[in-house]
Amino acid sequence: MFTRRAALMGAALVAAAPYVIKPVLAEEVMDTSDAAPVDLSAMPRRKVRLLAPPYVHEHEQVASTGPEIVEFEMKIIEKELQVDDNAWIQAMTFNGSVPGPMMVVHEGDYVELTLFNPPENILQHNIDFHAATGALGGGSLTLVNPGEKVVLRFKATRPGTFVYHCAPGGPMIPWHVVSGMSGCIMVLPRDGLKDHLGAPVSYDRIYYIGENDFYIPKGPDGDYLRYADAGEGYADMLDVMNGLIPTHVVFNGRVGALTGVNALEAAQGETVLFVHGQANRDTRPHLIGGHGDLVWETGKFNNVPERDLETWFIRGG
Ligand SMILES: [Cu+2]
Repeated sequence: MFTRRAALMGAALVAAAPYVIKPVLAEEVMDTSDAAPVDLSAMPRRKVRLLAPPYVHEHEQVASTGPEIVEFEMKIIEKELQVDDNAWIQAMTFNGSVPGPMMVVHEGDYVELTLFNPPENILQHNIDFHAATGALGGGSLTLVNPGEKVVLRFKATRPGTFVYHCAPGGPMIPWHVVSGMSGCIMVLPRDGLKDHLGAPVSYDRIYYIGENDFYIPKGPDGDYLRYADAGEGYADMLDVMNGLIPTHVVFNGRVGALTGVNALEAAQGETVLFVHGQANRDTRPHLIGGHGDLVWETGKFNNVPERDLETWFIRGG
């Protein structure tokens, strides 16, 4: 039987096809096929339960052990989310939140992610880790249809904060990203963070701010449109996306996600680490009545942090 779901998946495949089947150039995918196999059987394993942003799962800042295999699980959830009082989006999410949950490991650890695309979804998805080297960041190894599950393992070799996002090919990539499918992984140096002089620094709290740009179509009366599922809104959203002007730019998926009763809290005198990511567009956060004491503006901990900043520039991931 040719179901509506099959039709939608077909449409997605056709749209992506010219890009997916295109022969992949040598410089695009690192060929590791003749690399010596690594025996990981003796390496300790640790399971981590992810938290919805702005919260971040418990973690050590200075690693007390040698490298480990850190196991994560994420479920892809397609669902309608309210972005503002009068605006909704058929979101595609890692674990149900926009952005997806933040992961923390240490340099030298292996990240082992089980990614599940449940059967009630209608689209193919995958994950591309900017922290990983080779195989399109895992994107070429993790494409899963509804009802499929995949396990990806990579070694975190570079310290810093990195975007991950869904990248199922061609026009599907920006569509899935601006529908909510991005998140962040932080790879800490094993001996923790250092200030501008190389002295150890630590934080009392950590918050993850994921910034999103949405492109929500309007009807003839000027009201934002709602759709039965992501596939139904695809063509209309593509029109708005092609104009390159978002209808909404929000922190953590919706207007008010980090203000009022949702405001981020800290006690006076505490040191707070903000990890601020944007998968798609550049952004320039500015603290009012405060300063960035230490700012790794590029998000990479091998670089010396800047000091006393008022405004800083975050490159689209
Ligand atoms: Cu996706």
